[in-house]
Amino acid sequence: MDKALKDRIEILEADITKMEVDAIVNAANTSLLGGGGVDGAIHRAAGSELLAETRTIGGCPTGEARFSKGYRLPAKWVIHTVGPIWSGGNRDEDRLLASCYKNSFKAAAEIGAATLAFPSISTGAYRFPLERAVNIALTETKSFLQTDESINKVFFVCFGSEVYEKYQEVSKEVFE
Ligand code: AR6
Repeated sequence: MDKALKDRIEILEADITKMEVDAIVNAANTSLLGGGGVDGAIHRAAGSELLAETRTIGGCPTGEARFSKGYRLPAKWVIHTVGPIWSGGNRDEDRLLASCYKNSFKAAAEIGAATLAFPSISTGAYRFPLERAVNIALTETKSFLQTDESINKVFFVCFGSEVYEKYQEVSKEVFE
């Protein structure tokens, strides 16, 4: 594994709403008005001012990203991205998921976030196959970090041991 690149990623099992980073990424839906899963947890932890701000954004298409402040979260910013709903793999799901990571990194650079935490986008309610999604997440991160110097650390915050172990396994393939 490339030493410098390896030092800029960390995989951990945790609750993303507790992360003390510049920005956390939310796996939102196109309304940006909250929902279940990680989206619900982020809105609860940030407080109602987050919803008040996301109402003014006016939604977000699948594969794109928007950002807001973090309000009561330890994170200063929330980058909201909308992953694709898995529907068999022939509806551009891979490209759209890759695009979520690309656009989240672009947003992080725009707001000057040096530390960033991702959940496992699309792999919960949106049912994207885990290993395939983790491959996309780590491959996109590797290519971004190879060309960027503004982001010091990217955390992959896994909810549950199955997700954690999959990230550990795939990271060995992608970063070696
Ligand atoms: N911290 C980190 N990861 C979490 C947390 C948390 N607090 N809570 C859940 N996860 P999902 P999606 C994990 O369903 O598949 C929402 O209703 C979860 O275990 O949150 O992109 C939105 O509004 C899984 O590994 O997001 C959309 O409608 C991962 O986060 C829809 O769900 C993603 O699961 C988006 O579905």
